[in-house]
Amino acid sequence: MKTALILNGPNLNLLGTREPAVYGAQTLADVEVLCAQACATHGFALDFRQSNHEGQLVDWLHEAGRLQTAGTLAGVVLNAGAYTHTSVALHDAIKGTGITLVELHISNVFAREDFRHHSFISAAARSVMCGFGVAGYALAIAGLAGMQTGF
Ligand code: CA2
Repeated sequence: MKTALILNGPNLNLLGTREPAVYGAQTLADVEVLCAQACATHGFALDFRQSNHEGQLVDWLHEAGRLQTAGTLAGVVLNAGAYTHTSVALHDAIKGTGITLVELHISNVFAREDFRHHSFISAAARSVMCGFGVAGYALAIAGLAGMQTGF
């Protein structure tokens, strides 16, 4: 069974505690349950993580590269939070490892402030999705499942 690695960046541990109009009322623990259900549906093991630290996310992307080379990783779903809009290091880590990665955002970043319209992740990602609320995590895992059979 391959693993789906779900990585969450800065402040996503606050999900469900503030800004429900933007991010919904569900907590990150709720999102992990939702991801577990989606992984069970698609035959993946789930590895679900969150960090507020850019270097930690870089290290996890490197780990993902090793797992993908070993054939045990289906791919990564990355919600890089605000690092999406600032981090050349995350861009380079994705490019450098060649991992299959879906960039995910809960909100529709293009309907928000201008500074959220540019992503350093998108050009290195296999796929990009935003604006589905936390349901986007399950949709992204379904997307990873489709990629295993080569769509
Ligand atoms: O829409 C998304 O998923 C974002 O990646 C969320 C980031 C934001 O910087 C991106 O532009 C879009 C912010 C995550 C912080 O989430 C919070 C949730 C509740 C309360 C405070 C922060």
